[in-house]
Amino acid sequence: MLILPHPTDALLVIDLQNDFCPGGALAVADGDAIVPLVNALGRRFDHVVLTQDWHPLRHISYATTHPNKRPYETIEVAYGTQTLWPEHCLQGSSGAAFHPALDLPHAELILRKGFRRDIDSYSAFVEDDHATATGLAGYLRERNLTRLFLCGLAYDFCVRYSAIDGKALGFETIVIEDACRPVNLPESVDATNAAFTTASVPRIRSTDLLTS
Ligand code: VGL
Ligand code: ZN
Repeated sequence: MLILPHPTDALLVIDLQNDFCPGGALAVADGDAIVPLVNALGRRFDHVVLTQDWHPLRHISYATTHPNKRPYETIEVAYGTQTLWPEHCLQGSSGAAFHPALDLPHAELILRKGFRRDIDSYSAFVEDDHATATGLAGYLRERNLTRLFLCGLAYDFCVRYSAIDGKALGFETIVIEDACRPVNLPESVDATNAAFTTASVPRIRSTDLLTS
């Protein structure tokens, strides 16, 4: 399936940050392997938006914030179940910086998320309380960007929730599957694929955009 990018399309590059790459605090296997592909995809789009996971000290998602808790355990918080993570993407840290080989100088917006201490935000659109908007939907609407292609890290967390919310907010939303990598907790990839199917979020290959 060959897809021709349109002037009202945007490529959303989710959290391609050092902490999610090998050697980082919350490393995703082969997270860095997608960088050349994301750079090539970015050149196909007039409009590119980057997201950046951007947590304060003592963030609610850090296991270290909670006594006697370890990474990958879950706790109940005001908005539901929160998975606990190693400290990652601390505001201003080198781990929170974009991968140094990410080369998308024409990116028009860097959207930071997860900066409220008491609310995590996997989604680029709505924080995990399901109520606090990040402003991205308003930005895209004002700019008449109506179709979104998603890539980045991690497939089963921030790409998943960003794509589902984007679709629910009325954007045509497509995930470029081979330009993502998952954290891969038990069942997390299967659950993501099922959620995309239920929400009618198509998964495509990067070659669908890069050939010709
Ligand atoms: C992410 C876990 C914690 C992600 C962010 O970008 O997928 N995952 N914070
Ligand atoms: Zn995070």
